[in-house]
Amino acid sequence: MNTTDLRHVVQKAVETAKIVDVHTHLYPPCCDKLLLRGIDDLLTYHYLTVETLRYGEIGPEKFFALPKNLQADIIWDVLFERRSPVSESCRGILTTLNSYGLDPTSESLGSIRTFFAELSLDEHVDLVLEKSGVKSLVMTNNPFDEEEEPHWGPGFIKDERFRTALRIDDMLNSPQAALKKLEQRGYNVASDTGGLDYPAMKKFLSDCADRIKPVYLAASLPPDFDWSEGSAGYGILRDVVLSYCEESGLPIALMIGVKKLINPVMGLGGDGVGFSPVEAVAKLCLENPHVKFLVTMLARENQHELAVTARKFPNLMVFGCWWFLNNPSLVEEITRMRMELLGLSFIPQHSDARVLDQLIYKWKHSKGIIADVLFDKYEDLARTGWQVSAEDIARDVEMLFSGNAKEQIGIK
Ligand code: HDL
Ligand code: ZN
Repeated sequence: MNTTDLRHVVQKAVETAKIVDVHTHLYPPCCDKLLLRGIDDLLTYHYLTVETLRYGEIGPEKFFALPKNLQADIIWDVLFERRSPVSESCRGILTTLNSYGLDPTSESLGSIRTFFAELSLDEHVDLVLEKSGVKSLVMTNNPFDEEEEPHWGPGFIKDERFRTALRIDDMLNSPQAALKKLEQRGYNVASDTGGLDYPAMKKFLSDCADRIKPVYLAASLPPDFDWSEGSAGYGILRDVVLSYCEESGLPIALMIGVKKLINPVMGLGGDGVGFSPVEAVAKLCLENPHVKFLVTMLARENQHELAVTARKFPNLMVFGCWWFLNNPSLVEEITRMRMELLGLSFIPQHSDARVLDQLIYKWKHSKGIIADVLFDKYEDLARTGWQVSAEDIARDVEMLFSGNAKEQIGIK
């Protein structure tokens, strides 16, 4: 296959690849308003609010006190009208509007709002999943989320496109507060010896799993997570969570390196990033050989050691370019490095989408980069005399965008 044909075949295969998105913050249509969608939710995404507030034209307190549509007006004015929208989050909005045939240089925010208002929730979900190529996605389902948990009925899991993940940050990062909530729900978590009643806590996990049928358990962990005896949440992670994962066969997704609320006034946008000891991941994988770990780390400086560690542990699947890493320059650097170290045995991306429409741009942007990396790797192979066929390319692309994920989380 010559270079021109190779590039065309790779681009086509990636463009048409169906996606299993292993980490999002979306909700199924039955959750109605919980599922964020449309231009005002897109513009007030916390990535864009903090970028707007950097210009200091309005203070955070005053800004967040405004209704969502006025916040969106300000964001549009500051980041798009009076400056070129060169950041990745801004470009994402434009990619998304463009995919709907909307031209923000000629249409007003008002007419864009009208376009979205005319989409019913179900139409909108179908349209975005079709445009983005996402065949199924995994949500973030926190049993302690008072808004979401009441939706946890049979209707919550009937839409096969929306799979669940049991998010247990609270149990690991603020165990005392979580235990109080468990007691309020009738779980007697304090054993009579004054310690913690791990079986009662495991029962809580299994009761939650019975309700939402998660494909994995998940937790985001601080940079100082080090899996050492006596560290916060160590006992619960070892004797409740990992023991439950081993018994149930459910993987655990660990998302490591977030410094929660380094600037609280920014709300969801107030989190930072920190370098984290990858050795903790290696120890976890070594001491729990029968547990499947899906791991992503937030610091750019952690990526190489994480990929090297994954070479040592078949029960470690590295996934995504998370959050502050989901920018073209870093997605390219990280994907190249992972493919050179891990071949095709990693999950290159997840969207982390919080707003339905974001699936369109987050995947379009990532697919473009992953296609370029793959093309270069095939070119490198061709220089050794190894020719890939169109079938080879289709097979490799399917692994990267859905096959590896399906195998890890046990979906068809
Ligand atoms: O903890 C997480 O799942 C993170 O992805 C946070 O939700 C973060 O605020 C985010 O939206 N990242 O993109
Ligand atoms: Zn997330």
